Formats: sequence, C-alpha cells, structure tokens
Amino acid sequence: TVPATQTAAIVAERGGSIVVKTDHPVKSQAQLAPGECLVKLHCTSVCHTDLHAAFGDWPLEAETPLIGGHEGVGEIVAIGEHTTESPVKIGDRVGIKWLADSCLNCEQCRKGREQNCDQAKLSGFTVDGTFSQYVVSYVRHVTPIPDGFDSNAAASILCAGLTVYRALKYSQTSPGDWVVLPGAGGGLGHLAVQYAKYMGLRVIAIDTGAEKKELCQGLGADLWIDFKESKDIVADIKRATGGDGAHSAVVTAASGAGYQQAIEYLRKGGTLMAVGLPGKATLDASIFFTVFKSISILGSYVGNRQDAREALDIAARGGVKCHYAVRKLGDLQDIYEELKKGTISGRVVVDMTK
Ligand code: 8ID
Ligand code: ZN
Repeated sequence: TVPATQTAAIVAERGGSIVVKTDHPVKSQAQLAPGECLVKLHCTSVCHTDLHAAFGDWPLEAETPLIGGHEGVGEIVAIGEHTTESPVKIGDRVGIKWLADSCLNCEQCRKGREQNCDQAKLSGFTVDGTFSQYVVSYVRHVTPIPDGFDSNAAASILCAGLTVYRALKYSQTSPGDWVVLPGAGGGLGHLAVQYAKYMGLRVIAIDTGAEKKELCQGLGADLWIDFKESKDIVADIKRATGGDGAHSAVVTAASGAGYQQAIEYLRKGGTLMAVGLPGKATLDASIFFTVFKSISILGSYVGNRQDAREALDIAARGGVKCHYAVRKLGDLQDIYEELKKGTISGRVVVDMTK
C-alpha cells in the first residue's frame, strides 16, 4: 500500500538550499491524471544539472518549490484511471529521465527530437523529480529497465549515460577515430569514456586530479591530460594523434573553460559536440578556422525514448559500468557542494529505500 506522506528533498526557492521533509504528500491513485503513473523509487543518482537547477545557474528558470532529481529507478505502483495504450504496467521496473514527457505529436517529436518538444515536461525542473520516495511520471516516457540489471547501476544511465551515448552517436566519428573528452572524470564523462571505447573510438580523457586520472585510465582511456598540469593541451593532443588533431571533441565539462581550444585541437572536418551546460559561458571559436578546417559545431541535449533504451541495453550487457558511491538523501546539499568543487569522481547514487 502507498503511504499518504513521504520523505522528499525540496528546493523552496531559486538559489536556495534544500529542505528534506518527511511529511511531503504522496498522490493517491485517484489523484493521478490519465497517462500518469506513480513510481516507488529504489534509488536516484545526482547529476550536475540538479545543482545548476537548484542554484539558478541557467538562463531558464526552474519551477519552485520543486523536488529535483532526474536519474531515478523504481517500480510502478499505480497508473491513472482512464489511461489508454500504456506501454508499461503496475509492477514494472522503470527509469525516470530528464525528459519526463513530450507530446509525441509535434514536428520535433515526430523527427525523434522529443527533448525539443515545446510541451516537454522536465523531471526536477518543471515537474517534481526523483529526490523523493515516490514520483509521478508518465507511462509513455518512463523507460523499462532490462531484467537483471541492478537499479543502482542503471540509475545514471537515465541521464548521464543516455546523454553521452547520443552525443557520441551523432559525433560524426567512425571506429578508430580519436575523440577528446573534456570532463572525462565526472558523471557524464566517465560513461562517455566507456561508450566511446565500446564504439571503437580512441579516447583522450581530459580532467584533473589523481583519482579521476586513475578512473579514466582504468576505463581504457588511451591518453590522459590533466588540464591543470598540461602546459599546452593542443600540443599534447596533436602529438598523440600524429600531428593532425582529434576527429571529435565531446565536451561534458560543466565550465566554459572545457570548451576552449577545441577548434584548435580538432583536425580538419572535425566535430565539436557541446554537452556540458555552463549557464553563461559563450563559445569562443575562431570563425576563420571553423570555416577553413570545415569544422562542425553541434549541440546534443539528453535523448529520446529510443536513445534511452539503447544506452541502457549496452549497460545492461556490461558494455559500460557506472562507477558510483551510494549515499543518502540527507547528504544532498553536501553532494552539491562537492560537485561544485569537482571532488566527485564518477557518480553519486542516493538509496531511497533507507
Ligand atoms: O543534455 C545535456 N547536454 C546534458 C545532460 C546532463 C548533464 C548536460 N549536462 C551537463 C550538466 O548540467 C553539467 O553542466 O553536463 C555537465 C556535466 O555534468 P556531470 O557529468 O553531472 O558533472 P560532473 O560530474 O561535475 O563532471 C564535470 C567534470 O568536468 C570537469 C570537472 O573536473 C568534472 O569532473 N571539468 C571542469 I568543471 N572544467 C574542466 C576543464 N576545463 C573539466 N574538465 C576538463 N577541462
Ligand atoms: Zn542530468
């Protein structure tokens, strides 16, 4: 049976701190609209986006008060009455991603860019997210979790994994090509190293510190560059790639600095794939060399329902493994501070069953 109240971490106002409440209401089955489902969460991981949202870093404003979180895994315990054509049923284990819902009927949705739908609902940004014991989501957009795939291991695939999987898929690279990954030791980045290796790419991991170095090298990065120690990142990359530069850069750094020099270290015909979301930074790229070198500059924003299934499928078969520490909801504020400082390697998963 579903309780009337639950524990939830609430952002009361933009830029404010998180308040963990133990008596937050849970919607009853009768309160669910058609198409909505209630998911009892097993766990949820923490994405850098959650703190951009909580601290108000972006030019878009998050709803407040709101529950953050968009990498949740749990079990469907109720489905709204009069729901037609539900691809999931009560008892199914599903994932909640950033894109909670989209209309599936506009030009963007029809073209497979569901994340660009004008009606998109965003978990932990425009609708309550997963830092709670129960979350209301949408039957047509929740992602089935493959049988036998551990919930904690699956959680970060719902945003970090899916996002870098899609970004690499559209990075215009082929097996054997060199990809540079600034931010490689973070949540998105360490999964990008693995999806890239899975796709047959050669990886240049850029981040900082001994722990992230060990993580990236352990995951098979072909070259490690510490951005705080390197005297010349462009020269390091050119040397490693036989003088030509890399075929692509998939930037998951949460800072504008992570984007600098990409046009310089990409080879002719190379692709800069923007993923990391510093709120105010601009891309400082030479127009002349972007044209002269035939560089493509692309943005990649999470992914659609199919990207989510593909990213999960690869992870469930052991192709990539999230490296995470398990912590509790009461630590969320501390986790945000640590992410801001850059001291977390890989991901943090919050266990919602305790
Ligand atoms: O759909 C999208 N495009 C999407 C989806 C999910 C997340 C975008 N994001 C965004 C987040 O909002 C955030 O801005 O991607 C960024 C990274 O998210 P994350 O992986 O969850 O953050 P993290 O774990 O803190 O990792 C960031 C890493 O970047 C490194 C840090 O050391 C950290 O390991 N980094 C920084 I900050 N500056 C760097 C630099 N100049 C750098 N690495 C290399 N060079
Ligand atoms: Zn995210």
